[in-house]
Amino acid sequence: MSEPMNEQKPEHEPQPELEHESELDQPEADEDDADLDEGEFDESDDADEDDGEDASEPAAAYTGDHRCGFAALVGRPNVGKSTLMNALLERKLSIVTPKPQTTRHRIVGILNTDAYQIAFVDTPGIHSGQKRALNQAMNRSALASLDDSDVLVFVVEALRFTDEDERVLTRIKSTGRPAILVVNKVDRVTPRERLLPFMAQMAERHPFVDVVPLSARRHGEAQRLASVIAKHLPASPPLYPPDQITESSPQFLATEIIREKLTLQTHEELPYGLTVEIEQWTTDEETGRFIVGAVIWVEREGQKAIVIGDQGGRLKEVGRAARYDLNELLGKRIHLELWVKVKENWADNANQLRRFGYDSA
Ligand SMILES: Nc1nc2c(ncn2[C@@H]2O[C@H](COP(=O)(O)OP(=O)(O)OP(=O)(O)O)[C@@H](O)[C@H]2O)c(=O)[nH]1
Ligand SMILES: [Mg+2]
Repeated sequence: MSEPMNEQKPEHEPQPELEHESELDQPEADEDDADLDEGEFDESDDADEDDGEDASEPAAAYTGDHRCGFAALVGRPNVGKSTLMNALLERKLSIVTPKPQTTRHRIVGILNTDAYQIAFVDTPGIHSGQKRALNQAMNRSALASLDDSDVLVFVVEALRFTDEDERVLTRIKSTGRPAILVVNKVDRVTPRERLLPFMAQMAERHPFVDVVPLSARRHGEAQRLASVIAKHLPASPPLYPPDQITESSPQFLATEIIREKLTLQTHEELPYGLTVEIEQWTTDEETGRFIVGAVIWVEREGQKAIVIGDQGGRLKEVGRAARYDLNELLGKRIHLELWVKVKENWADNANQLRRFGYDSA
């Protein structure tokens, strides 16, 4: 999957295996073979009717009570969309950092109950003022999700409504889709009554179908939101098999975990110039260990030294933290190898973005 780069000979910085105690105390991660055939659920039972020419003949309507559909979590960067999706799913699927523009891809997380199945779509924070191809790809990905969803969940921060929020709301309005307002981070607001005028102003901005103040960090609050969302989904049988939790491949989730640790460990512009690519994903026949090899791409030579850190310390720390999460994700103990390579200004280059898996670049 990774052919040699043509510019600039990338040097390998083989990272010795970071032996660590992190034991696998949580074999709960499923081996999700994330193959999905959207639309492969039976919409109606009458598949035996003459197929073809009866576009005018409505398919037998689903008459059950089960609800199912897509709910996109949208908003400006850093309002807590990914934290909220993880809370709704009660598992960590999307990466979270205190820095804006953490999420770069559309990530689907599926919640099943007897009464409903919700496919949450976590999206990159919609932002303006940045001209890089990566920023544009992120915005395009988020905006496309607005049009693909049954209900929109507009996430804002309690007591803060910025121009960027306003621009997102304008896009939401233009879809004409039902929108639920989530006022997140209410744990920061005391006394709680201070929220009331804010909620009233928000209700004037748009006829939201529901308004839910919550803290995505507090256990249980997101679960109540799930049933509010379900009310606004169409009656439909499930779209996904009950054991499927995401559309994302384990390899993609692994790159995200590594990027999260890197983002937490680096500062200023560096997190925005990093991307991660999996190069190796195999079981070592001799040892039986599962090997994950990943390249961390940076934009400039100088950034490489920063990522590696003094005596390799930063990379070691990133590897340790990532491996812990990867063990959990994959349900087995893995051996992680990290390399740092330079690809000049990859985030400005649409071809590079595609190669690195940024969908709508
Ligand atoms: N105090 C508080 N912090 C929160 C809450 N929800 C999220 N955060 C924090 O807000 C920061 C951003 O959270 P994310 O979930 O990454 O935000 P996001 O909207 O997905 O951000 P982008 O991916 O950059 O668009 C993190 O530091 C979270 O821990 C909350 O309810 N209360
Ligand atoms: Mg996010």
